[in-house]
Amino acid sequence: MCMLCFLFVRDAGAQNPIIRDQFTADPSARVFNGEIYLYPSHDIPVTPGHGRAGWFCMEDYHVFSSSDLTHWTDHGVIVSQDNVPWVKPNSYSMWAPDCIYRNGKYYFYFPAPPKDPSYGRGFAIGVAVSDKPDGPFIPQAEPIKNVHGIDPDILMDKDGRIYLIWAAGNIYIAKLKKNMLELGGSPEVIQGLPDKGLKEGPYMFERKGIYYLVYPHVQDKTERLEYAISRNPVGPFKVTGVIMDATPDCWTNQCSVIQYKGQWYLFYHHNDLSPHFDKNRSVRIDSLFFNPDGTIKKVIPTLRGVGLTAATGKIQIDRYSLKSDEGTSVAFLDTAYTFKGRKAIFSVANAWIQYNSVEFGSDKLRAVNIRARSKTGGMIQVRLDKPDGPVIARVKIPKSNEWRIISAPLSGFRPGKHNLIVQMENDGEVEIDWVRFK
Ligand code: FUB
Repeated sequence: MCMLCFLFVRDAGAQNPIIRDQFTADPSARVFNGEIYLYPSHDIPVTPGHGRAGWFCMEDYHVFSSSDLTHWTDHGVIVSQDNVPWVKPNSYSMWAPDCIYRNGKYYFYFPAPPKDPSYGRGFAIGVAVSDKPDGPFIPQAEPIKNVHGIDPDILMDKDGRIYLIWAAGNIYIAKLKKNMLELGGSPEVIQGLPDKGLKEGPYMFERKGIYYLVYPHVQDKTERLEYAISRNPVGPFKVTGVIMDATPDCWTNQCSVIQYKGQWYLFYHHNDLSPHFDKNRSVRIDSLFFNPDGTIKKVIPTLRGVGLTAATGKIQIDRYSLKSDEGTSVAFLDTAYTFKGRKAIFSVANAWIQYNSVEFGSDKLRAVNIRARSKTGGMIQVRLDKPDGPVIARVKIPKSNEWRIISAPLSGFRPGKHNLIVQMENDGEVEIDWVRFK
């Protein structure tokens, strides 16, 4: 992969998953200069001679940024297995990274297998340094000494101490020197975490004097996101709850937690765009809430995700907030190329889908466009706010095997933020790719 840095602004809409043109996993989100920077792992499909079939295949890292959780800019590749002197060539194991700012520089930490056995077996952790959060990052010639493991995370404590936290069976913590490149103390196992079941992917943050350590843990068959708390970053910690339940579809999960413009968010991953292979994953975001006593409310994963969706953008109603009990389903537009996205399918009269938080703005919108196809023909109602809310358009979808963009006038314009409801009026079948207002 060349190191060419390209900027690419993704289509509007913060539905889950948030990046829909490539696989992304293990999200480390950070707020730098008022913007969110996302440093995920980058899963790629295995091809002959590139990676090991049935396993993770990861050759580089991209960084993404957003100021509204809705529009994501891909700044391109920042570090690749080909430009780090100590990484074993063709190991395709650039696993979960993190990035942190200190004194005018951005430090990007990443695990990879070293080519020189003197650095140890398995994984080492290296650093790449940049003047800007989106690079260019210059990798150090050698990995950090005395660190063997994966999934680095950095905690900048309020007292100026800096900690490197990582996974190697247990979760380890060690002080970092102010140069951010060397350990300033011995690694110690964080005490108080579960003895049994794999733990990895640590991420620590502080809120109101409580240190929260969130980590994936295999309590049963696949990873769930748990958290433990302490008054001291080096512990001991107390396991306090589950942030997100395990799912049978995706063996791994990993997360980071940030506060942005007053709201807390959980970044995590799932295999949304690769339902049959869980090592091609995609980053999601959902809101996270604390109880008054500082405990974290369990996050129920949503398709809708977070942020506002512009009414004038393509609204992917298959990422719904709510739907009727019967008569709707979701499928890939093209199962051979899942990055094309999904469609919503309506199959009985009155079936509906609700997509929350659409911003209609203040400039009068006059029409709605729907990209649809129907083997029976059908009438679609567009409503606002709730399933029995006001109908603002009726759109006749003609019988056709071809996808078409069909337009209908709006009977009324309501400015501001609304939930959007799309409802089938009659029996039959209508497939909808997106809805957009003009
Ligand atoms: O993405 C590769 C590995 O899978 C990560 O480093 C682990 O935390 C797990 O998500």
